[in-house]
Amino acid sequence: MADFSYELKLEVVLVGSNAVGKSSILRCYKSDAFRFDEPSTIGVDLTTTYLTAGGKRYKVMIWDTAGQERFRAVATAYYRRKQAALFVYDVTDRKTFEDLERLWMPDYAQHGPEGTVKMLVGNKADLSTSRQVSCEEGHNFARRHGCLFVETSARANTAVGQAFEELLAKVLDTPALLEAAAAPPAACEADSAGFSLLDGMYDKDASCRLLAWTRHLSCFPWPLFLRGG
Ligand SMILES: Nc1nc2c(ncn2[C@@H]2O[C@H](COP(=O)(O)OP(=O)(O)OP(=O)(O)O)[C@@H](O)[C@H]2O)c(=O)[nH]1
Ligand SMILES: [Mg+2]
Repeated sequence: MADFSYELKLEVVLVGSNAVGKSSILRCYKSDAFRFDEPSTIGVDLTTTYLTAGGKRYKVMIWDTAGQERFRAVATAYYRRKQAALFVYDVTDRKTFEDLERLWMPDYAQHGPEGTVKMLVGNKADLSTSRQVSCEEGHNFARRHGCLFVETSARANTAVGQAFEELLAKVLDTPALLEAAAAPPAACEADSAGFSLLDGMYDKDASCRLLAWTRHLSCFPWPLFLRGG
């Protein structure tokens, strides 16, 4: 039987513009086959994994947010209480690189916790002939924003495992983050973060997606909508 026990829960979020490959990176990390027709994420998806380090067992929840502009506000609700964030761009699309500095990083600075371990991820490195952002530009950006940096290819399975390993190793090496992870959320924060009280139900991705949407639908002004208001 699967062992769902753990001593500490760590949370990671994937952030970035539409179609940069966030879901594909996660699919690759889970060793699922690459999809050329990966569906665009609606709202948010959750993947849960477990890791053992230093004799402790950790539950790692990885939140895959939607990059479409219409879901930007939804994404920000998932920045709270995260120990690590992956900021993903597509090396063949300069706008997605610029959007990180223009949109996603300011959003995270506003809604995410301080001290998060951040990693800049330049994905689609397999498409070398269409590259618009050089590796050096990625390095400089990461240095400016205090991020780790890696270029990946979800399609060719290049450096994806390494990215998560490096990110989580840095979290485990940061006592302040582990202390914050162990602290219970404040009552109002648990409510606004959405799921802290329903933790036991996270182990099935589908049920999580349903819960995520139930939560957002419950915030939607249904009476106005039904009346056409
Ligand atoms: N060549 C190549 N294509 C990729 C790679 N990663 C993702 N793709 C393709 O890029 C497209 C978008 O990938 P997704 O994983 O859905 O992107 P996303 O960032 O999750 O997009 P949203 O959910 O809409 O925010 C899909 O057609 C993938 O097949 C990669 O490393 N190389
Ligand atoms: Mg996606």
